[in-house]
Amino acid sequence: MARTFFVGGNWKMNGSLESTKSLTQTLTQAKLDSNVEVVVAPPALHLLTVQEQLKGSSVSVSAQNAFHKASGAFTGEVSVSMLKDASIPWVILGHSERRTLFHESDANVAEKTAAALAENLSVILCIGETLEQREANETVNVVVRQLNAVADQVKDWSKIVVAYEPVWAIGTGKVATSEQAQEVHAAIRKWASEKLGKDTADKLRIIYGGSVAGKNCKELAQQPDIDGFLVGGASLKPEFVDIVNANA
Ligand code: G2H
Repeated sequence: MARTFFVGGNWKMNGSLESTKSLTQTLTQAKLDSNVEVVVAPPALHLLTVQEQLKGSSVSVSAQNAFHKASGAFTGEVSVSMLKDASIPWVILGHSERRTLFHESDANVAEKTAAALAENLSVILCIGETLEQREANETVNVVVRQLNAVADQVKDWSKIVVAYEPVWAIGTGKVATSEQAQEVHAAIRKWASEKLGKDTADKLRIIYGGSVAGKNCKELAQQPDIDGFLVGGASLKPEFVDIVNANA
């Protein structure tokens, strides 16, 4: 089953209108592997500007988070309905920074995922274990728990890309080895096969995130169950183009 390779750039809370313009210029001028689906996630304030700057290119945009209610008294939030209204096609949900710094539970993430899919958005669903959990041999249990919470509320996974991001590898420069990543990706696909069916599991894109860089992307990309990357720090640099072209 050929799955389209997917590379997301998660810009997190970085950039100005000026720096964002030069980043999008780099992307529109670069020769990107046409077999790769590329999505960048600027901060909410920059979404529409970046979308406009990328118009006509093959790169699409994603929000980094969204709230599940359509509208109302939720100061500071942006809803999935607002993303749909603004034609933003993707949203990242459950990033570990949201889970830890903003106390989003598995149930919150599941609720948001269901709401985003109901608005026909595509979702980059982030899961992953902490170092403590890995050292306690809990990695697979943790990711399965995070996935089961979503599976309780979502039956159709065709618009979900699962991003496995071990928390200990995020922004630390400590990338998982390709064997470590492949092992967890294979476990996620096994879970998907048992829980959602073989067809869904075969089609499900499972991408890796956590200190992905130009120097480590090629080896990771060769693993059979790694279908792309979610890139943080390196997505703010021209190096992102090399990561998109990891298989070229
Ligand atoms: C993990 C990743 C992007 P970085 O958060 O989602 O960030 O590549 O900086 O580790």
